[in-house]
Amino acid sequence: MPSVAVVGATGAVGELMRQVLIERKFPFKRIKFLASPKSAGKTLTFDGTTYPIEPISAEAFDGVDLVLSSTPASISREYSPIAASAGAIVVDNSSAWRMDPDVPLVVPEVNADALLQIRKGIVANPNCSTIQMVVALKPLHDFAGIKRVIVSTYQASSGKGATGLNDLDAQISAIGKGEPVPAHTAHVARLAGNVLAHDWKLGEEGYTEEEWKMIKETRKIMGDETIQVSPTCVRVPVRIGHSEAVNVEFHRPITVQQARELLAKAPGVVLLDNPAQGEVPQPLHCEGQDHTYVGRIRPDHSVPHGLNLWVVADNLRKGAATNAVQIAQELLNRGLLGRR
Ligand code: 2RA
Repeated sequence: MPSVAVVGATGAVGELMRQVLIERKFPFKRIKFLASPKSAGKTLTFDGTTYPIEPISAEAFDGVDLVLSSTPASISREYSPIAASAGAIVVDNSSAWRMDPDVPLVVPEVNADALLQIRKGIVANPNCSTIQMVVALKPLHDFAGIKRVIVSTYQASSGKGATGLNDLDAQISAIGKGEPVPAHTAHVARLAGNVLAHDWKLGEEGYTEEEWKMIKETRKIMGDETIQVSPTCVRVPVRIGHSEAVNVEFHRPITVQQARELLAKAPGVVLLDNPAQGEVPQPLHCEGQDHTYVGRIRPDHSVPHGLNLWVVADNLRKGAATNAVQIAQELLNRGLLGRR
């Protein structure tokens, strides 16, 4: 059984990774929890046992086989190579390594075999908005070949961690009491009663960095650089759960019924597609769940072979913590831990 270290153990995703490890009864011989100096020195309870929170340091990775890391990219760039050189495989939630050609970018339901190409001892966990989309796209791509994806996202405030969540709660509470809305801290502008199409750092050609992630990560995970992706990412006043309107153009014919049948049996997908009965995926359905919910499947007659989908998932679980633990389970099942 592996020796495990959870880095960033006290953050929103780190806390959920701890919870998912327990839920999935992930086996380990030892476990330790590392965090920034701000949290180090405190304790936390994991599965009924109290553990010290240790400061991140090179020595902390001695003897560790698996690192589950959720830290800012800068911290990951510094420490993930140190952990890997100590013999661990690092599953990293940050954006630091995702586009590195020597680092697999993995969604287990889509490209688990990429784990056979770990050349730096690091595996990258994709961006939450990408993960849920490729889980839904994978069965359809295998059947009809995807030519182009146009996606509009409706992303929850928790995408900015606990600060994003607390920000929105405070703004909504103030509005409810008729009090002045507190200044935002996590967002570029007030979110309550608003939507923000500029809530991320601006990248090239007027696209945000979030949108560039969806373009580049989708191609890497799907293993097809010909897939065209045209995203618009928007922050909405939702606490947990990203929603996405996904328009897909295929190379080959695919009917709505065929898509429904493929998605109904696809790994990681729950088909919820009966709008007449009000059965449409909603963030409230998905909070605390690990599946990707797909519904509102419609033909798109504006192109020869097109479909529209509505895709919703818990951005903190399947979008981050659960996907990371699923990668760890794949590493364990493939005998890839403890061999470096
Ligand atoms: C967001 N996907 O939602 C980004 C990072 N979690 O803000």
